This record gives sequence, structure tokens and C-alpha cells, in this order.
Amino acid sequence: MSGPTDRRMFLRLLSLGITAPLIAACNAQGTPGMLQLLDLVGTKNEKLERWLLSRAGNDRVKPGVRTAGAKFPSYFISDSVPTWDPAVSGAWQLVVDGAVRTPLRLDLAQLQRLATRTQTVNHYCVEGWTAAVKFQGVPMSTLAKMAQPTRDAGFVDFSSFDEGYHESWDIESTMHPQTMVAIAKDGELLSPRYGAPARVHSPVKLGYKNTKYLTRITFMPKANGGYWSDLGYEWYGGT
Ligand SMILES: Nc1nc2c(c(=O)[nH]1)N[C@H]1C(S)=C(S)[C@@H](COP(=O)(O)O)O[C@H]1N2
Ligand SMILES: [Mo]
Repeated sequence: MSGPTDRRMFLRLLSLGITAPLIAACNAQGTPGMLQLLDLVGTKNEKLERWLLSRAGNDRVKPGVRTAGAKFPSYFISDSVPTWDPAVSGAWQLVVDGAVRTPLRLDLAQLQRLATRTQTVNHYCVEGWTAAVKFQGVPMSTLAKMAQPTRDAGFVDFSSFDEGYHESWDIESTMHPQTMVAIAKDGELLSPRYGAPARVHSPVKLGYKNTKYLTRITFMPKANGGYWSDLGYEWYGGT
């Protein structure tokens, strides 16, 4: 760490405590000193976060809070809205593979038939905003039941067609009842802004762990980082 900015940041971190949103994560980057510090805080934090997850019930939106609807922010790392073009790439499919007994290839119609869950939950972006959002989708536990992960599959990577954006997760968060592959928001199929045709969503992870423009779910014996995680944000990223 060096310089007055890092020092001020450090003091602010101390005063905020370790679970507060640290620095703008969606589109800004910290100085190298900041990132090292975040890494340190991250490792210490992970144990606590895992414990919190093991004790947590389901996320609930406070009574009276309305869903953000079209005001829900929209992020992607590509220069323009990532859009799947079947003429270029063929029909979109979601692949489930890796450490599983039954690899899957599902098209949107199949996912629609499996999309039994609708939930209004909070979305927590590390940048500091939280919004209520209504998603419909396939519980991750349903997909896992179909694919049958092997015993050593302690982690899952969610990857996308948005410039290779991906994030890997621990299996416990993946199997949380509120973790889903969402295909619809506010009763309509996802629009490209929000990650069409399918995206991960769960209130147990910070926004950046929720890969949009999903193409592949890979079960793995080891974590393999992620887009923001590799840039210094905490890998676990639990709420
Ligand atoms: N493919 C992809 N997924 C992504 C991102 C992204 O840039 N590309 N941004 C992440 C971040 S930082 C957040 S807060 C949420 C935002 O979801 P929204 O755009 O539907 O609000 O998506 C996450 N998933
Ligand atoms: Mo975010």
C-alpha cells in the first residue's frame, strides 16, 4: 500500500467492517494496493461467509419494496449488448458438463419446461446498489439432479458468450434453493440487456458472480477463478 488514497481507503475499510461493499466493482478498478488488500480481506472473509451461508434461510425482499422492473441496471463487459445470433452461431444451447455422470445439452424450450421456480429476491451489487428483482427459471438443484455431479465436484464454473466472462462458485452456493438458471424476468423472457437467453441468479452471491449470457455450466474438483475474481475482487463473493 502506498499513498494517501490507499491509506484513506484502508481506514474506511476498517470503519466499514469486512462485509461492507468495498469498492466499485462493476466498472471501476482499484489501485494495485487496494486489490492486494481486498485479496487479504477476501481470504479472511471466506470462512465467515461460508458459515453465514450454512446458517442462512432464504433471502426475502422487505414487504412493500417494489421490484426494479426496467430500472434494474444492466451490465456486460462487451462493447455492445451481447446478443446470440443463431444465423452466426447456430441454435443456442446450454451445456452442463465436467465432473458429471450425465452431461447435458439443453435448448431454450427444454429449459422453459424445467423452469418451475419464480422468485422475487434481492440482487446485491458490490458497487453498492441493491434492487429487488423477479426471476423465473430452473433451480440449479434440478440441473444437478439431471447431470449427477460426481463426489469430487466441489465447484462449478458458469461461463458466457460475453467476451468469455465467467465466474466459478462453491457447490454449496450452487445448490442453494434460490440459485437458478433464470430465463425470464418480470414474466417475460429475458431481454439481451439482462442476459438472454439464460443467466445465473442467486441472492446468496454478489452481482458479479451471477453470469449472464450463459453457455456452459461445468462441475469441477477445483475452482477456476472468474472475470472479476481474477481482477482482485473476492472469489467467494457471498452476500
Ligand atoms: N456475462 C456477464 N455477466 C455478468 C456481468 C457481465 O459484465 N457480463 N456483470 C455482473 C455484474 S457486476 C452484475 S451486478 C450483474 C448485473 O446483472 P444485471 O445486468 O441484470 O443487472 O451481472 C453480472 N453478470
Ligand atoms: Mo455488479
